Amino acid sequence: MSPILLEKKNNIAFIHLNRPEKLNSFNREMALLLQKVLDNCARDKTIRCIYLTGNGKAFCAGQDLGELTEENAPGFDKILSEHYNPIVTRIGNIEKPVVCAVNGVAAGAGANIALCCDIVVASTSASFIQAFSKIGLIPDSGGTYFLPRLIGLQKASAFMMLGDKVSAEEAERIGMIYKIFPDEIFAEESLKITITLAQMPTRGLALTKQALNATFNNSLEQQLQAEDKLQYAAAHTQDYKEGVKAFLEKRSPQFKGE
Ligand code: LHQ
Repeated sequence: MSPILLEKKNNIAFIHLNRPEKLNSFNREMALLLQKVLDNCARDKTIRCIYLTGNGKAFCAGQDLGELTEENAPGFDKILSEHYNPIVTRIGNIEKPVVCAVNGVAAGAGANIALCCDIVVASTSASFIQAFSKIGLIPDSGGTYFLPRLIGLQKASAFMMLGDKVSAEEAERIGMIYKIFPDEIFAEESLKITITLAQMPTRGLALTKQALNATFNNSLEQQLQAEDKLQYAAAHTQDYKEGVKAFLEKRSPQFKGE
């Protein structure tokens, strides 16, 4: 079985991490394949939203620790630069929303890949673990960038140093993730969000993402200028024209993602 499954349906790309017996932990093959699949989704104009989740009981347990001791194991000179960093960069740059549906435990790089997605939802039984400290490593895959920005430095430091298991409920309460849903309705509810996004003005959402990506590195003045430029681009999309026309005609808009 392929470690990454890709299915495209109704303008949505469903990406499943698929090494359930290893809690979907990443080996080199899976990390490289995820990059290819993200590139494929980036190029495919019919895809207007990406849904990332895990098969089985876990979302992702981070690096496959077994792989590290194998003969010809990828070294530390390669693991971040060739595996995780390109995944995080791709998710940030892809011009469509990425919904991460955390269906179970998300540990190590698995937790931080979830947190770099645009909208993160979790099932009530899911959890987030900055597992790195337990094995003498530092948090990676953008964790030291995203987590303090999401929940503040104090809680991020504690979670990262102690390696606490953070319940989905707590993650939602402190703003680490968007929403949680009970396990029984998690698939259905997370899909609803994805379907909504796939029918929205895709270019506008991509430009929103661009503005948000820039915000933490900008002064207010720089961010206002960025909004000005991006709004100009949004105002020249077909979907903007359709949105205003539909409003004035008192009907639902039919966005095409253009
Ligand atoms: C696993 C794993 C796993 C292999 C569960 N690997 N088999 C960057 C730079 C360079 C190198 C290193 O990595 C990184 C990035 C990172 O991600 S570092 C952090 C790596 N991840 C971890 O340290 C987490 C390790 N896993 C765990 O702590 C637990 O498995 C969690 C808390 C995720 C889940 O606990 P349980 O639900 O109790 O499941 P389990 O521990 O019983 O695991 C089930 C199976 O999955 C088990 O195999 P077995 O054959 O005994 O059934 C585990 O060995 C296997 N597994 N994580 N990362």
